[in-house]
This record gives sequence, C-alpha cells and structure tokens, in this order.
Amino acid sequence: MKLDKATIDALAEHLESCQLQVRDTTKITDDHPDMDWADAYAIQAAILARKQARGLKLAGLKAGLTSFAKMKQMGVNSPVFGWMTEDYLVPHGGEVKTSELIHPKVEPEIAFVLKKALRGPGCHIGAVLAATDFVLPGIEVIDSRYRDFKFDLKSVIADNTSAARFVVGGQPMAIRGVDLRTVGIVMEKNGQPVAFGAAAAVLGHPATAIAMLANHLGARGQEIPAGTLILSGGITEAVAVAAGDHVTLKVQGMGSTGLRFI
Ligand code: OOG
Ligand code: MG
Repeated sequence: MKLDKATIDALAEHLESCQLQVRDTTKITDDHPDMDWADAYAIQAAILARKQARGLKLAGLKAGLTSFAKMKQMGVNSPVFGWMTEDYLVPHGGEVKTSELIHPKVEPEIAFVLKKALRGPGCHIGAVLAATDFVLPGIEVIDSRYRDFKFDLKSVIADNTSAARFVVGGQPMAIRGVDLRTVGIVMEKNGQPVAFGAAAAVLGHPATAIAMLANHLGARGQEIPAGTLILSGGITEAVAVAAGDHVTLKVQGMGSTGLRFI
C-alpha cells in the first residue's frame, strides 16, 4: 500500500459524495499517481463500509471488464471486481430515476446465484459450475463517477467499478447440460435491438469471471458465500440511456428482464 488510511478514507468519501450528489470528478490517479492495486481495492472497501455503517446490506458482487468489447470500449486490459448494495437493486420491470445518476449506461450480463460457497486460490470453472444454483438474465446500470467515463484501472476499481443499479429476472436456468458459451443474448432499447452476443464473449465462458472473483477474494482471505448473486460482466459494449428509455434483455433459455429510465 502506498496511501495512508486517512487518504484512503478521504478518497472514499470523495467518490461516494460524487455518487450521492450526482456530480463527476477527475480520476483519482491524477492526484495520486503512485497508488497501487491494494490502495484501489481499499478505497472501494471503505466506500462499502460507509454504506454498511448507514445500515445498507450487500445485495451482490460483480466482475467487470470481462469481455474484449468492454476492455476495448474502456481502453483497459484486465477484469475488475466490485459489489452492489441493496439500494442498487431495481425490481424486475422497475424504474430508475436518471436524476440520481450522472451518465448511465446499460450492460447485458449473465447473473450467477451460488448454492455453495466458493473460495480461491485455485478456483476454476468446474468448481463454479458445481457451486452454481442457477443463472438468470441481468442488466447492470453503470455510472462512472469519472468525467466522460475516462479512467484507468486503479481509478475505476476505487470507484467500485462504476456500479450504480442492476436488475435481474426472467427464468432462472440450471446449468447442468447447458453450454453457457453459446447462450445468445439480445438487448433492446425502446424496442430496437442495440446489442447482441453470446456469453462466450465473457472470458471464453462467463463462469471464468466467477472463478477469477473467487481467486481475487481468496487472495484477501475472503470467500463468496453460498447464496451470493454475482454479475459476470457485460457481454457487449455498454449502451448509453436517458430518461424515457426502456431496456429489455433477452437471454436464450432464460426469458427476459428489463427496466425503465424516468
Ligand atoms: C467499468 C465497469 C465495467 C462490466 O460489466 O464490464 C462493468 C466501466 O466500464 O465503467 O461493469
Ligand atoms: Mg457490468
């Protein structure tokens, strides 16, 4: 770690204030070019601690920048991990107030729900598939606190990987006998298809993203508890949305979920 605790807490407060006051900021590595990966995840953890101190519960975990489309869109080259608290959860078919967000975008994702805990190091696709209860469609609403969504990896990790809202729903699907790689998705905005793909776009197999999350947490002495919901990362580039838009994600064999922006 390169930053002291006071600096980490101050940066956490700064980034959370931007989120709560709906204003953007320059990326934090501009002012702290020597910060390291541990600092970035410590800032992210300090933001979660602030929310939990106010009584908010954890609603799920996420992997991001897990597809080449997303890495290319954001100009970075490795996955990142974050969390969602209960206030990020939008009910299936529910509304998102754009007045609470800076510049939201939506991403089509496969959500995993575990029946058994996963602990790295050494976690692999096989362990993830054995521990998965079911998968279902998920739309993540990302809203980077950085101006124009311009960031480097350390800055976006500190900003909890741009997490803002999410919806899951549709038809939960058990994965036994299913090849998740060839599961097709279509995301529609206002009835028009705006993104298409197959789940293999996420690291060759979306379960890889869950294994990487387990290994990331394992390196910190943490596990993914049984029952956890995890977003495995955008399959395509993220699509900008505005008030008045409605978005639907259809996933082969899993029905659809959606939400509206007001
Ligand atoms: C970072 C978060 C990316 C995903 O699914 O790839 C992410 C960003 O692009 O702002 O959640
Ligand atoms: Mg995402």
